[in-house]
Amino acid sequence: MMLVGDISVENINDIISQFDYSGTLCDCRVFGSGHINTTYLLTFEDGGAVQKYILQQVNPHVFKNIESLMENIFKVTSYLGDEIRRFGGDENREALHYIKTRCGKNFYVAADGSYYRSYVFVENSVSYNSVDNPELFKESGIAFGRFQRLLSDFPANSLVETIPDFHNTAKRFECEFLPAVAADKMGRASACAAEIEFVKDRREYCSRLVDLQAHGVIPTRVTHNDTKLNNVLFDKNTGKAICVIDLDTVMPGLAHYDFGDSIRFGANTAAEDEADLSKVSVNLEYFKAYAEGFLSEAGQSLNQDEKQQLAFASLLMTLECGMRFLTDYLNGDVYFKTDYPEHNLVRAKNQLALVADMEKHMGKMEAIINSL
Ligand code: ADP
Ligand code: GN1
Ligand code: MG
Repeated sequence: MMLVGDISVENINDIISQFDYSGTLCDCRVFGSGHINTTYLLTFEDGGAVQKYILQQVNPHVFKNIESLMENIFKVTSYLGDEIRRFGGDENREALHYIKTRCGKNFYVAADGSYYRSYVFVENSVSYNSVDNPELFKESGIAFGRFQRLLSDFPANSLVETIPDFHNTAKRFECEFLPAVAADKMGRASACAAEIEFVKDRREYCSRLVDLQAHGVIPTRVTHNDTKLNNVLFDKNTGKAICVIDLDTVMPGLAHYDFGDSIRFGANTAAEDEADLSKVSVNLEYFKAYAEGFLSEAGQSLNQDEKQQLAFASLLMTLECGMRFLTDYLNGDVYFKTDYPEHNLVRAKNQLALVADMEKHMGKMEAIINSL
């Protein structure tokens, strides 16, 4: 049986036929490098013109409430479209444009219970897993900062928290990490004792932002929550950011989650899963470039207490992600897609090495934020 990704050609053709595309399908291939969903790039020919679409299988183990998730995305993209138009932008390029099914629904449930959704492929766009100049990284800061600014008046409480406590690091520590260590289901804890200790030693960090939020010092906002560099589309010709994608985790959150997660991924001198830890460090030039871009758009809406925590948030989001990879390793690799048996452990070690380097440079990172 011929497979496209994890799906047979027969099944993918059935799925494609459910969406309101026009023309003839000429190509279907697996696309992108996300750890959760499976993405396909579809190419159609229609009267001599080529039209591309993105088709995605949404991971039902991660996203349990797909109806609400899609509702969130529709609300946010419609609102963004209106705002972009109001400011004279191109809403079809700067916000994601979803394709409905032939029955008028915003996703399709296949016979095996898996969920699919589709959107127009943004032409002439490119996404990066790493960049070799600070200008591009600054552009991604502008894109996520703008996303936050455009949504600053959007009522956060109208969105469903589709993954409750997604970035509540304290709950991740108490309710996921510690139980995984205690259960040690796969007998892997002894192989990562140093990493477990490293995380346990940093328990105090985990509650810092949620405590400030609970005391009303830093406000709840609409946030993206997965601000990896590869979730921004750039214009191939100009290098300018076009739009922010991968909106599955748009939820109420803290500005820090978006800022910190971008730094975690994009200001690492190595890839997220580089095994040679001597290559892992925080690139302060990139940190500054991103902060300049992000604050140029979102800065005016952030209060002083929020700004003061941005450098720390970079460390916290890195610690949280390292802890999540480690938890998944202990649980037997059930959450993140992995390419080889130790992949999650390698990722965890990498992220914790980055935390250690950020600890050394925290004074400099704070000084950079204060200088902007
Ligand atoms: P994942 O959850 O797997 O990270 P994404 O929504 O980020 O899925 O999509 C995976 C990749 O597909 C992106 O990094 C980007 O390269 C590409 N992509 C997604 N949506 C579009 C789009 N509308 N236009 C062009 N490329 C896209
Ligand atoms: C996942 O889907 P993707 O690759 O953009 C994860 C993020 C992690 C990231 C680590 C819904 O993001 O939270 O930070 O991997 N997404 C979800 O690379 O858990
Ligand atoms: Mg993505």
